[in-house]
Amino acid sequence: NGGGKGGRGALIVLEGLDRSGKSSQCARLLSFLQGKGCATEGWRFPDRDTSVGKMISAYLANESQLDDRTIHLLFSANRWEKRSLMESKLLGGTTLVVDRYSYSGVAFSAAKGLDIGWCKAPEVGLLAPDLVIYLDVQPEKAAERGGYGGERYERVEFQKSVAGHYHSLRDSTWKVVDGSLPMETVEEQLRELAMNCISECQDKQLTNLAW
Ligand code: NYM
Ligand code: MG
Repeated sequence: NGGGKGGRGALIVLEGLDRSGKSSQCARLLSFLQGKGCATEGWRFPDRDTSVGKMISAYLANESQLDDRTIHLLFSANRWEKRSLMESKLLGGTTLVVDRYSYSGVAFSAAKGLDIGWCKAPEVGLLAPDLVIYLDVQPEKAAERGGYGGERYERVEFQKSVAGHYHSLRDSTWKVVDGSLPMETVEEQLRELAMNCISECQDKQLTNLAW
C-alpha cells in the first residue's frame, strides 16, 4: 500500500452530477495509484452486476417502473450487499476509488421530493468515506458534454435540484474540485488529494456513516 506500513486502505469516493467527469477521473486516478504500486481497486455504485443492480439498471433505462421509495431502498441495498467486501478489502490494505456512493443516493432521491432524513436513514452504518471528492460542474455545462445518455434523471432541471441537495450534504470529508477545469488539471488535483488521504488514513480507524 501507499506508505508501505501495512495500514488499511482508503475509502475515496467521487461524487457529482451526471456528466461531471467522475468516471473518467476515477479511471485516471485508479491507474495513477496502481502505477505508484499502491493496491487500489475501482468500484462504482450502482453496481449493476448484482441482482439488485439489474433491477436498478432496468429502472434507470425506463424498462421498469418503481415507486420512489422502493428504488431508493434498492440503491441503498446495493451498497449494503457490498459492505462486508468493502470492509475486508480496506482492512487488507486495498484502497477503493468509488464512483458514487450514499451522497448520490440521498441527493437524487431528495431531488424527487423525498424527505432528506428518510433518505439518509438506510445509509447509516455503511462505511464512512475517508475522502469525498465532489466534481463541481454547472448543470448546464454538464448537459453540453456530449448530451445525456437517455437514462432517468438526465435532465438539466432535475440535475439543478440534485446539485442543491449535494450542496447541503457537504461535510469535513468533502473536497470540492472545479470540474470545469482542463481534465489534466482536475486529474492533478485528485492525485494530490488521494495521496494525502491514503497516507493519513493508514492509522485511522474505519468508521460508519453516522448521519
Ligand atoms: N443514483 C446513483 C441514484 O439515484 N442513487 C444512488 O444511490 C446512486 C448510486 O443513478 N443518474 C443515480 C445517479 C445516476 C444514475 O449512475 C446512474 P451512473 O453513475 O450513471 O451509473
Ligand atoms: Mg449516468
